[in-house]
Amino acid sequence: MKIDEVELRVIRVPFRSAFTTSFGSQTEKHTVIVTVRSDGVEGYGEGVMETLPEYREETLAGALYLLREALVPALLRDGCDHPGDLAAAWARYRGNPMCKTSLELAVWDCFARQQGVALRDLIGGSVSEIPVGASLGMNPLGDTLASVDRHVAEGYKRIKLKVEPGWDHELLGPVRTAHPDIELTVDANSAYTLDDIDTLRRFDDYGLKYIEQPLHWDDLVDHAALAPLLRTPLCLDETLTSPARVRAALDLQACAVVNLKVGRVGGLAATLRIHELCVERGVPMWCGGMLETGVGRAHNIHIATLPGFTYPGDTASASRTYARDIVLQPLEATGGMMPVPLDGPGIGVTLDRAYLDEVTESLETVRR
Ligand code: OSB
Ligand code: MG
Repeated sequence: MKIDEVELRVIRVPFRSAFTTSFGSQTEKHTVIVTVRSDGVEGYGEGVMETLPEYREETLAGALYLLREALVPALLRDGCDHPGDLAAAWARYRGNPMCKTSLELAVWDCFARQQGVALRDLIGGSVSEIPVGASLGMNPLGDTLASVDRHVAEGYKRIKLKVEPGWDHELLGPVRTAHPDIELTVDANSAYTLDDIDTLRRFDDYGLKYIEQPLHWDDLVDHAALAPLLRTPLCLDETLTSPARVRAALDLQACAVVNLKVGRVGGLAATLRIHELCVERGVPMWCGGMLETGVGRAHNIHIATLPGFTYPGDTASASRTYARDIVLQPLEATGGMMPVPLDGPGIGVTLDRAYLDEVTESLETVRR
């Protein structure tokens, strides 16, 4: 592929309400939408780095710098034979998986659109809908109980509660009492340490499917120490930043479940390698989310059609997060099943250009 131009569009899209986790409260999606243009065909990618490094270390400003200074010029100069080759071509720039992914995904989408195939079909997925759960941010108890009721009634296949020290058993007791049989998980976003072992052990009382990222955001060793002390399986999120990292986590038995976020692991080629590894080892995986707009959400849904994604993921209805999305197709689940957007090739969505212009903070186009 010869890439003619790359557009970096920074957007700020308001959330319907604040999303609060142990690392902070977010009220909008502030990120970059990357567009690549090749032979008259466009493809789109979305960044998942944050404004400030509160989830992992990457930042939007750092990503824009790396895109402008290195990755975009290299792509315009060299093109690529296949989007699966890009991660290796960019390996000389260390880390920065989210930044690389925002550009890599745009090339994958463009490539699929040029071939006239859905991204799902290009990567080997098959299903036309995927099971999804809902991730509930931290809110007062009454609001959370009502939100769990609503999501269960809507058919979501799993409910994930954000927890932190001082806001865990207070929440889990009442939710479990109200819903004895639902598939329930917790996500601590790294809020605990091994000193909290007594609290962590008590998570075993609620029949949780897994506990997501209880300890430090870059840790493997402490999670490996914690895992045998609990009956509930551990799932890693923040720590899993590459195929090598996932292999290390599995070798160390630091987790028994994998949350796959394409941006966090360095792209779709990396995702395919991790998927192969997890299938080979019989490790269940599911597709995580970063409250993406329709571009990132559509990528996630296509990715989650791969056969190894056996647990319900976080790719829930866009309308939970946004009053208006930047794509024209509503990405909405019914009965806990999210249809794969197949309205055309690639990721199967069309940009809502009018709204996109409204939410654009800055726009730059780099040409060959
Ligand atoms: O840890 O999975 C997480 C959102 C932002 C950052 C991190 C996480 C999340 C979520 C929400 O849990 C998932 C979603 O609905 O997209
Ligand atoms: Mg998480």
